[in-house]
Amino acid sequence: MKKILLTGFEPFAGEEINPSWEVVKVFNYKEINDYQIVTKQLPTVFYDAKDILVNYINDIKPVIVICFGQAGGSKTIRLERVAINLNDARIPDNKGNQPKDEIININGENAYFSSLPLRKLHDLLNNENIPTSISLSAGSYVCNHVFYHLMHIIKDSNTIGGFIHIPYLDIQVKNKKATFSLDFTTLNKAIEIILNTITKESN
Ligand code: PCA
Repeated sequence: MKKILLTGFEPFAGEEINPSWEVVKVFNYKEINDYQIVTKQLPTVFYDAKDILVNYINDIKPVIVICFGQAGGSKTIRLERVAINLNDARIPDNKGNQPKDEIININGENAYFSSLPLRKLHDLLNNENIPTSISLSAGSYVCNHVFYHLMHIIKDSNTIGGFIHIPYLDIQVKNKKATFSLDFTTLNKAIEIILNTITKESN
């Protein structure tokens, strides 16, 4: 059976959970439209996250890869359009790395575009009243780092992939005043719509 790899990150920046992993992990070994889903957690650590992702892709041989990350404070699910060849961290990662102005891959392109059907996903999710935008920047922290490596690794293959940032989960914002969040059910439904759409398109 064809495989889909979904990844989420471990918590970072003092958070107790990372919504990306909370919502992704429940899909492990589920099947959708004749694809099997495999979920894996990545460390919020530059370089390590890439090495681990490469190993998973080599082992699992997925035809679809979607990496998810937390975008705290975002008011929408952000379908990331472009990964850039830059590490520039505002805060240290979970191992203390804080690269600045660093090229990710001197042999790589300046940027890669997501190969997911972003416009279609955007319209479908918003039609279901799930606030979603197409984002022009995944930042320059660990999420962009992983997104860039992913797109570089799969660029000459039939595998499609991309990156999606999600807002805080409601349980994360209890002590954060006026901070946007989504509940688990909404995010779960969003991922179902995303997977259903992509697997139908790719069949
Ligand atoms: N979000 C961070 C890294 C891990 C995560 O979930 C980011 O946006 O780069």
